[in-house]
Parts: sequence; C-alpha cells; structure tokens
Amino acid sequence: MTYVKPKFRHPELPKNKLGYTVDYYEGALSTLCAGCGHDSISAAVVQTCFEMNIEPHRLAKLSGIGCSSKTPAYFLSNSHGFNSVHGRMPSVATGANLANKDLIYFGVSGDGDTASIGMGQFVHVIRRNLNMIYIVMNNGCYGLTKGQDSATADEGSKNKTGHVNLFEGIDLSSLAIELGATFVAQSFSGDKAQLTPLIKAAIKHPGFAFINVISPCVTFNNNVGSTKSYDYVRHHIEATSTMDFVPEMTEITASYDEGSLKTVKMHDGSSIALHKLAQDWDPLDKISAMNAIQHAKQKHEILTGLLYMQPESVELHQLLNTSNKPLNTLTKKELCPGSVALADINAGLR
Ligand SMILES: Cc1ncc(C[n+]2csc(CCOP(=O)(O)OP(=O)(O)O)c2C)c(N)n1
Ligand code: SF4
Ligand SMILES: [Mg+2]
Repeated sequence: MTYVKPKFRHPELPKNKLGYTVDYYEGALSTLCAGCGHDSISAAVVQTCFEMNIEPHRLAKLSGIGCSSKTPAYFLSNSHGFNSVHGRMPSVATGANLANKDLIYFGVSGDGDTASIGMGQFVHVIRRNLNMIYIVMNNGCYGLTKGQDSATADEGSKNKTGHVNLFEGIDLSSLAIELGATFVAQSFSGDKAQLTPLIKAAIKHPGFAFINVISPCVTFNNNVGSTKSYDYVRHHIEATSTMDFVPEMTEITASYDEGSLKTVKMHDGSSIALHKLAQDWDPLDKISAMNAIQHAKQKHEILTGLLYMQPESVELHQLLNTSNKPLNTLTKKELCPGSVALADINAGLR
C-alpha cells in the first residue's frame, strides 16, 4: 500500500490573490478511515485558507494526540506545525504565541484530548483569551485507541460494543462560554458551507476562537443508538442562522427578510452576516446564547452556527501590554536596557 499523494492537478485550477492553487494548501494523503468526519474538516480548513489568501508560512498548526490531532499532517503542508503531547496543545500554543504574536495559531484537538486529559489546559487557555483558533473534532469517543466513550459522549448514547454511557456528557461550547470565551461556534463535519465561514470568522477574531465540530467516527461510533453518528446528527441538527463571512471592504449584498439579518462587525472591518433562523437568539448576548444551547439540549437538538461572540475581545498580549514587536525578533540592544537603567532600578530598591 502506498501513501504517496499523486501530484497531478488540473492545469487550469483557479488561483487565489497570492497566485496559489488550492493544492498549495493541502497536506499529506490522509491515513484516517474512509468516511471519517475529521477528513471533511481538514478539507474545510484547506478551502478556508485558500479563499482567505493566507500565506501558509504565516500560520502555525498545533495539536495534541488522537486521530483528530493527526489531521494537521493532512492540511497546510507549507505551514509551521507542532504535534504535541496528549492534552498539552494549549500550553505549546501559549508559549509559541507569546514568543511570536504575528502568526495565526491554529489548534486542533479531539474530545478525548480536550475534555479529559487536556481539560485543565483547555479551561486556562480560555481564561487567558489566547489569540488562537481552537477546533475540537468531536466524535464522542477515543477513535485512535479503538472507540472507548469520551467525556463528551451523551448520557444514554450507545457505542459500537453496545455499551450505554451512564454519565452526563460535557458540553464544551457551554463550558467555553461560561469560562469567558470570546468566540464560540458549533458545526458538523458534513456541513462545509457552514463550517468554512465559521473558520474564516474564527481566524479574524482577536482572541480565543472555539469551534466544536461534531465529526462522526465511522469505525467506532457510527452505530444505531449513538448520538454522534451521521444519521443521528443529520436528524437532530438545528442551525441558529445561515451565515456569510464578509471580508473587510466588501459590501453586504445578500437581501434577507427585515429583522432576520444580523450583521456582526469584527475589529478589522470584516463582518459576519447572519440570517437568523432562531429569532429569540442574539449571538452578542451571553445569556441568550446559553439559553439557546440549553433549550436545544432539552429538545435533543444539536445547535450549530455562531453561538456567541464578543467582537471587542481583549486578547492576552493586549492584556499583558507586551511589546508591539514580537519577542522573538527583539535584539539584545532592545532587551538589555544597560547598566545605567539597572543602577536606577537598584537605587529604587534601596
Ligand atoms: C499520556 C497519554 N495517555 C493516553 C494516551 C492514549 N491515547 C491516545 S489518543 C487517546 C484519545 C484520543 O481521543 P480524541 O482526542 O477524542 O481523538 P480521536 O482519536 O477520537 O479523534 C488516548 C487516550 C496517550 N497517547 N498519551
Ligand atoms: S478510528 Fe474513527 S476517528 Fe479514527 S480515523 Fe477511523 S473513523 Fe476517524
Ligand atoms: Mg474523539
């Protein structure tokens, strides 16, 4: 069996503004199971970065351990990458971001990687509002280690062996909102049309941007009785809105019924145009977002779309008032103020 990706591409593939074709944003050939939801999310990441004209070397991919955490190998081969230890991606992201704030930090994790071993790291990276995108590819199980229930498996959900989960599932989106996350979205791996604008908005968000993506594991958790199977999700999905990401300087031209269009302006002038389906939900209001999630839960629905956003988010570097120049580019001269300054400090302490 060979894992070498064929290099042939259609000679007339469209190019983006940087002159790259979409294959420049692809990665190695995936070794995940055919039909795994994670591969669809990788395809959405490739499409998003191509459409956003991102220079791949301006982006760093970070992950933990799991089938989900393997996916950065399957997109953006020309970007930086660090496949860390199980549940430890947030601390690696924090260190890298503090050293060089000028890169886009793109974190990928699994429900096992985030909601169990990495829970401590997850809650603290939210508290700090680190400027990064954090995607959880959520299949309700530990795919890589053969399908044990994870902490996001719903109570009563049945896995492939027939075991019924006795415990309440952890709802990562509610938790993220509760902890102060400034961008929280939810989607389904099978809905590229929704996922792509959500990833675009997450990349533009100045702060911690969380996307919980239900991503079925076809091998261990796609059976009847599982609440993370393709069939179950397709029948229980409920969108808050249909959405467009509108880049800076582009006019919003879509015409929606009065009262149903909500435009969320982002800090750099781009915006998200939300065609609201759930009329009693307001993505800028935390309480409203929490209520919408709880109501959906009661009805056994999976709410998708942009759930909550705080556009005027203050990310970690702003909060710490770090230097405008990334730390890794500061010279010795800038870092060492000299003996006169040191003498002054010492004098102040006498
Ligand atoms: C410290 C440590 N403990 C346990 C493991 C075994 N292990 C590898 S992946 C994994 C869970 C992966 O689940 P998830 O993050 O949901 O990823 P998925 O494979 O489902 O995408 C576990 C427990 C490990 N690699 N390292
Ligand atoms: S075991 Fe499950 S999560 Fe892992 S690659 Fe296969 S389908 Fe995907
Ligand atoms: Mg998993």
